[in-house]
Amino acid sequence: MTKPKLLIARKLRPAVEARAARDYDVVLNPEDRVFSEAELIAACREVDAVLPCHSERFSAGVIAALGPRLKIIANHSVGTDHVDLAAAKAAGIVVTNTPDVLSDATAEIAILCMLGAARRGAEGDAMIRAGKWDFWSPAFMVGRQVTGRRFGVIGMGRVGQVTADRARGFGMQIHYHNRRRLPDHLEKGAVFHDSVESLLAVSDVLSLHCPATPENTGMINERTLALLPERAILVNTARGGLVDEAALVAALKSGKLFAAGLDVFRTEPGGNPEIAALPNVFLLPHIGSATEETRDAMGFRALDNLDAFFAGIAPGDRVA
Ligand code: 8YV
Repeated sequence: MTKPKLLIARKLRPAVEARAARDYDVVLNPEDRVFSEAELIAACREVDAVLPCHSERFSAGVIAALGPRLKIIANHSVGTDHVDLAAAKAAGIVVTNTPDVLSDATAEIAILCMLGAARRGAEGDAMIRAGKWDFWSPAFMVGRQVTGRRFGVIGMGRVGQVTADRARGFGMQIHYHNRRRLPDHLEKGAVFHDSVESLLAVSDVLSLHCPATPENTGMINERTLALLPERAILVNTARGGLVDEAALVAALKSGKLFAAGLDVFRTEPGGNPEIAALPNVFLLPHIGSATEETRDAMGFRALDNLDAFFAGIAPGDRVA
C-alpha cells in the first residue's frame, strides 16, 4: 500500500520525524524555513496531509487555493486560531490539534512569567549582564510577593487548571472565569466568576489561558485594565491578540499595572518594541510548550491524529 504523503512544515524533534518517515512519504523542512503564503499553498497542493505549527496561517483564502488533494491539517499546537476552521470544514478538510500534552510546560512558563514580573527578574538579569550591579541596599529591587494573593484565570481549560494548581503551591487563592463553571473535583475550591468584569476586580495576578477568537480580540484593553486592583500583574501565555498592547503599555507606564509577564505578542516573531523598552516587563519569545518532552509529545499526538485519520477512524483531537 502506498504511504500517504505528509508535509511537515517546520523542523520537529528527531524521534517525531523518524516515526513520521516510517509511516508516511514525508516532505521535511530540515532548514526550518518559514513558508511564504504562496509556498505553503504550493507545498500543500502536492500532499495528502500537512502537519503545521501556529506559524503557518491557513486563512480562508489559503484554504480555497489548496486544491483537492489535501485531506487533513494535523496541527502541532493546541491553539487553532491560525486556521480558519469554518473554511476548512466547508472545504471538507479535517483539522486536529494537540491538547493536554502541553499543559504542564505552558503552566511552568506562566508561573515563570508571573514570578519574573513580580520579582523584577528581567531587570535584575539585565543589570548584572550589563556590568551595572554596583550597589545593594534593602531598598533595592523590591518587588511584589505573590504568596497568598489572588490569582485570576481567564479560560479554565486544561492549561488554566494546571497553572491554577501551580499557583495554589504559592498559597494563592484561585478565581476564574470560564464559559462553563467547572465541577467541584476540577474547581477545587476556586471561585467562579460569571463575568470577566467580576473576575478582574479581584485579580492581583491575572493570567490568560483562553483560546483566541475574533470575539475576544483585545479583551484586555483600557476599560478592562482599569477594573484590575491597583498594581496588579498581567500574565499572558495564550495569544497576543487577547491584549490591546497600546493600552497595556499605558497601564505599565502609569503604574496601574505593577508589571507584566508575556510569552506571546500581537506580532510574532518580533514582539513589541514599546513593551520591550519598559523596565517592568518579563518577556519570552513564545516558548510556552518548548520543552524536549512536550515537543516530542506534541509531535506524537499530531501523528496519532494522522494515523487515526488514514486508518479510517475519527481522530481523537478533531476540531473541524
Ligand atoms: C506552540 C502554542 O509552541 O500550542 C500552541 O497553541 O501556541 C505553542 O504551544 C506552537 O503553536 C507550536 O506550533
